[in-house]
Amino acid sequence: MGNMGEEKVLCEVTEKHLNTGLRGIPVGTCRTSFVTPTEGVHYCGYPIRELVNFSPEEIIYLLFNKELPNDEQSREFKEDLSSRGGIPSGLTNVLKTLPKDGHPMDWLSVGIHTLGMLETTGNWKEDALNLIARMPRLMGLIFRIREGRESNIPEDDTGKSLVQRFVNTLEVDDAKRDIMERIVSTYLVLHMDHGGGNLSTFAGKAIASGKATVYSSIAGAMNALSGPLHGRANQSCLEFVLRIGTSDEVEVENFVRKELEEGRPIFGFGHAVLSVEDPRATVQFDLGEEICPDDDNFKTIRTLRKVAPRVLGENKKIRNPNANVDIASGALLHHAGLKDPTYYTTFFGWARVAGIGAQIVDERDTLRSGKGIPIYRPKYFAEGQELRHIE
Ligand code: NMX
Ligand code: MLT
Repeated sequence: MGNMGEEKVLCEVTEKHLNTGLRGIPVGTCRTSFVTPTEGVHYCGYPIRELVNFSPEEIIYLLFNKELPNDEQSREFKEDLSSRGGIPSGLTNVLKTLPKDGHPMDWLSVGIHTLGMLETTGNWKEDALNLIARMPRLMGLIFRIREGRESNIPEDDTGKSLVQRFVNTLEVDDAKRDIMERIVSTYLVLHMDHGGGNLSTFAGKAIASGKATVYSSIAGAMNALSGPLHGRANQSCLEFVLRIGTSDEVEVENFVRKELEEGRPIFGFGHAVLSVEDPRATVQFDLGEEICPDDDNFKTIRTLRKVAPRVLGENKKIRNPNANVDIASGALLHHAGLKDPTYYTTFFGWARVAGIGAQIVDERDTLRSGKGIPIYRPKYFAEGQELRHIE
């Protein structure tokens, strides 16, 4: 980093940076989280490892207020979310018209859009918090209605925690309830935010910069998250694990090599920023060792964690051959009784609504001394145009 007059030069942008998906190009500042290549994500300065035992509500408070709540703040915030939890009528009727074989991420995006059409206040923070409070019911309704379990859906008790409200709407066997609540709660905390530049967050903030509503911006962000190289890697990873069907090292290695030969990515490995195993993957492996060490899928991912980095490491162009956040979440959700992998990315989306919502509020209401970031407009050259220095 050098100096140019008073201003710091953060990065020399050269021809080589063009058409690389803005990889590493500084764009702005993020108040909710940052990611380091070796320690992963930090929410408001706290490394993720230190936050895993907090409730999703406490982490949402952190992302919006930039400090962890004390007991009283935590209680008040939970009450505030409860008061916002009621879903405006009309959502269920729209969900009932959607194609049952449509992907759950498309249902999620349509569901968020529908909530926005039914009620938008136009206040960035109010809308973000309202959406966060309504996500558990939306998630539960997506499962119930898409699976054709439309009748006798229990009322939503908004006085319960966010995770309990989702589990209540699903109607889970008592025997599976505690484990599902624990796994979903940890999942939400780990996935809520990941710096400002990940694709879905960036896309959501870009849409909001044109002053589209929070709902439209986050519905767009969900579409970005639905790609298999981004959030949908968790679905693809568990599908892949089910196809492997063994924890034998030789068989797993053969499987990984064959996937690569056939030009398919090894889902759950690699990252645009990290250079080591993602601490969020490490946390999920630790959880799996505690609650389901003998689960068949968990045994397969334990072997994958050992074998895939070695095989991927043979290809020097892969910057990080280690496990990412998506390696273990599917095996844990499956163990919790959520057996259909096509739903897994909706949990990622549910969690990320908090981080994206908080970042949109920061970009619209706080940054640039409260004026907000102007409409996003990066520079492109025409193909064949002479490349020149831009003042
Ligand atoms: N399997 C196969 N090839 C890979 C992998 C992988 N896991 N990771 C990287 N590569 C390839 C990549 O496609 C690229 O190939 P090419 O030069 O032919 O375009 C090359 O290695 C260099 O890529 P990197 O610079 O290491 O990574 P990049 O920043 O481009 O991509 C990911 C990052 C995450 C998209 C990539 O590692 C990947 O596709 N991983 C598998 C999918 C996945 O698990 N995604 C989830 C990421 C986290 N999230 O939830 O968003
Ligand atoms: C993640 O959670 O790992 C991401 O959203 C991907 C990224 O940070 O690029």
